[in-house]
Amino acid sequence: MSQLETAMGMTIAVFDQYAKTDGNRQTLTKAELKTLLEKELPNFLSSGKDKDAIDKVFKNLDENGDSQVDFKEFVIFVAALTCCCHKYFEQKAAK
Ligand SMILES: [Ca+2]
Repeated sequence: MSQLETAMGMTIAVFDQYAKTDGNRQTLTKAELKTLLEKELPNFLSSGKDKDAIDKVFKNLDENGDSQVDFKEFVIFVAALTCCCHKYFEQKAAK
């Protein structure tokens, strides 16, 4: 597999790993999203054990308002974060 294919596969694997923890295996509940963020993106929630932060992220991600984050909603989040990282490294390189 190419690097990009590997990255795509890993994104799917991470989502699956947390989505299958409870209930619907195709979607993330707020609790599942919280665990995923804590374990996989520890720097993203550096501000906290702050419960509001999770609530806000979850609300933003759950675009169709069904209290579940599906794969499409998750991928949009990962893509947005990746854009932020890209921007960050571009700015760093420019200095
Ligand atoms: Ca949803």
